[in-house]
Amino acid sequence: MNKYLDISPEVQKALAEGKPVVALESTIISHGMPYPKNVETAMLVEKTIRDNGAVPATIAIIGGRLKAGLSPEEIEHLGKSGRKVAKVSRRDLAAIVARGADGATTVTTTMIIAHMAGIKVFATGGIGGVHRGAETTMDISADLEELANTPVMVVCAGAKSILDLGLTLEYLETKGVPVIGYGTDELPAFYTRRSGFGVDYRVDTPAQLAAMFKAQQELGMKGGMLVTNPIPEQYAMDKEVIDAAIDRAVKESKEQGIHGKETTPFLLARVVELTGGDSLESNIRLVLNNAVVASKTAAELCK
Ligand code: PSU
Ligand code: MN
Repeated sequence: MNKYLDISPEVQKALAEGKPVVALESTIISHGMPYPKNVETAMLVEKTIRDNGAVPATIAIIGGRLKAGLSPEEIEHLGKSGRKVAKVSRRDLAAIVARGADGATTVTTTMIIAHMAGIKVFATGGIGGVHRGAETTMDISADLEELANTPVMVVCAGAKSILDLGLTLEYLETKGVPVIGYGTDELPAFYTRRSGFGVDYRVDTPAQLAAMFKAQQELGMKGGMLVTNPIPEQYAMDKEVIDAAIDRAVKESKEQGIHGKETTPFLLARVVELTGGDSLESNIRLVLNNAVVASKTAAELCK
């Protein structure tokens, strides 16, 4: 095992016994939602995974140690610290470890640590992607490169239209990342079930997802797989309302010169403020929905 990695006893036991484990990220806790809803949600996601027969492994960096499986106290600490905690992507990992600091893992670093620990399935809300205006800013999330290189299945609800969804799909195609629609032919747009863009393949059961992932692994291909699972109809937002909030948040971020790693957390927080918390409720519901699909798929992979 990697000398910087600590796997919690519960997760270690499940892995040793060949039981299903689902990885969870921590940037969604610290930078993706406000306190205390973020902590409540993180705990509820863990419970949902347990209720569906798998073991949750929330991933973060605590005191320079890579952690697969957090205690409730560690989750509370990250949630309460919020944006004061370092947001750790691939380029930040060595610095945070060497300094013995705390860090919240993005999709990228959660995939890296999950893979180190031997966890194959990861549930979250939304991934990073190609930002609007990337043709001049070159703001493209490292999440896309990680999906190209690290063999972990990421179950999300598509991507927020803070991103350019069309360019994000083009980038994933170039990098050889399969984009799967779970029960849909269309890429979901996080708060809404439809984006107007098609996915590469549609699957309708966890067994089919597991079969595809297994084939990819056994073919010796190095990358991951992106599963996009639409938000349940009853929690989806009104397209005009959410689009208006996102457009305004993107405009403000440009006016204020927000750039680099601050862009995504700024946009996430601003969208919640502008929609008076309605988007937060949708966000929570879709994460829980993804946790169910990830748990069932992890169980299929263990068969
Ligand atoms: N998009 C969301 N919610 C999130 C994130 C993105 O809808 O919480 C977080 C994830 O941790 C993701 C990261 O990996 O932001 C991407 O950041 P960046 O765009 O700076 O790569
Ligand atoms: Mn970026």
